[in-house]
Amino acid sequence: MTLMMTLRIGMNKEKERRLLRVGQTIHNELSLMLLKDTKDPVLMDVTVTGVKMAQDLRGAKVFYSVLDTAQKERVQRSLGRAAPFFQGKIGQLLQLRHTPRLYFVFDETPEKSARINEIVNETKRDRQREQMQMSTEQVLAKRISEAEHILLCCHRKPDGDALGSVLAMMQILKLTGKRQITAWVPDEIPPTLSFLPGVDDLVTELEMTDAPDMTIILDTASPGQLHDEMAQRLREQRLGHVAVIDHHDRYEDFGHTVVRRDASATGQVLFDLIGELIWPMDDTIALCLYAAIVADTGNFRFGNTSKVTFETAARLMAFDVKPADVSKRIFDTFTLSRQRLLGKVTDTLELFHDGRYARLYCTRQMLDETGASAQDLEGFVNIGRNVIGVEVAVLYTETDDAAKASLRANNGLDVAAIAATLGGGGHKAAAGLTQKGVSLEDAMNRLDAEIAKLFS
Ligand SMILES: [Mn+2]
Repeated sequence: MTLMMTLRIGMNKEKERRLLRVGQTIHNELSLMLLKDTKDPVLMDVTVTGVKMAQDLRGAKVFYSVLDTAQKERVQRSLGRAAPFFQGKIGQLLQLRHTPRLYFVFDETPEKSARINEIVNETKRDRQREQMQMSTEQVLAKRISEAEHILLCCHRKPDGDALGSVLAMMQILKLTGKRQITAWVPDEIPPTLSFLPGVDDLVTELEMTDAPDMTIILDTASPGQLHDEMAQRLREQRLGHVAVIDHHDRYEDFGHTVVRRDASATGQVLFDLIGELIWPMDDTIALCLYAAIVADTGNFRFGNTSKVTFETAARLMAFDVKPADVSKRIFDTFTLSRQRLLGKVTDTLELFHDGRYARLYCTRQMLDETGASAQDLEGFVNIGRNVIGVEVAVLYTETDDAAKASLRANNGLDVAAIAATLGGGGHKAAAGLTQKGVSLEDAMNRLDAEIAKLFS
């Protein structure tokens, strides 16, 4: 008899523990669902204060409280409507023979009500902790895996890093099985970059109806560097989830998931992400990334060239990458009109502030006369920068409706800060600026005045 009693007590205890366990699980899950899964704002303030299971596990009384007791009846109705949804989810989770029916009961107990705030805060903290456990990179990977239509873009006037990064990303997405990828680059592709694999797949026009789930913006430090159309879509939130992958040290904070790293190129950031997130890699990606890094380090000559840069380059060479070809294409391939323009712009070189500031400019007329394009001006600012004794060099360019300036610095001076005073941006040693609706002369006077402060 004693044995039977013990057994029964033992069984009862086990059953009780089970009831408690199931009740606790329902309590936790409901609390989470109320925070995360309900679209009904009334339910967000609901706190589950306790769950009491029926002996046969077929029913559960869910006690709850609300912060605003005036909402009590509305809440009760909403909970009634949402009950089947909650039950379904809990059924999936518990895998019991019968999914317990949920009965919501308003909890009047005053001391419990007093604890509501505390409980709400605790649950919110738990949730934040859970989200924080996922790194930004993991969030990026998750968003990409969930997205169906992904739009890729970069800054206006794409350079080797911007284009190489867009094309590498496009290939990564293709290899991971993404079907709908739109790589949008409306600019004319410079002849020095037309060798990059995938340029023919770039899209120059966006359909009004193109509504991506996700947009990945590469090599851009601020929405101001985007094409107007893209910037507008960004403002109107028509880009889905916006991810930014970039390496500029001065930037505007934008985008939902932002991977910004101190790296020589966005191509370098992508290379690292490939390793970390186990993204695919092939000859195409390797060539695009190599070109990106070569372009942004000026063929491994700029100050951003590091041990990591060379290590990355070496690892990329395990694929079909020919450094001599890439360098020749990017740095030593010119049209005759570009060479003629080089002569004209060189003629404008003037030095100020005891030879510490070098100024160059290019008018519309020079472009027309030579038949060169504005893209041909790439690197011309170095005509000034490379003169002995020069600390800051600026190349001004006249366009139809604006005057642009490319700024370069030697000796650690910060030209990004100067550019920023007039709405521009970039890196410490290389920055850019566009002054709209301003004549070339006025633009030069304005920026020259800022530069003069450096030398006063
Ligand atoms: Mn870059």
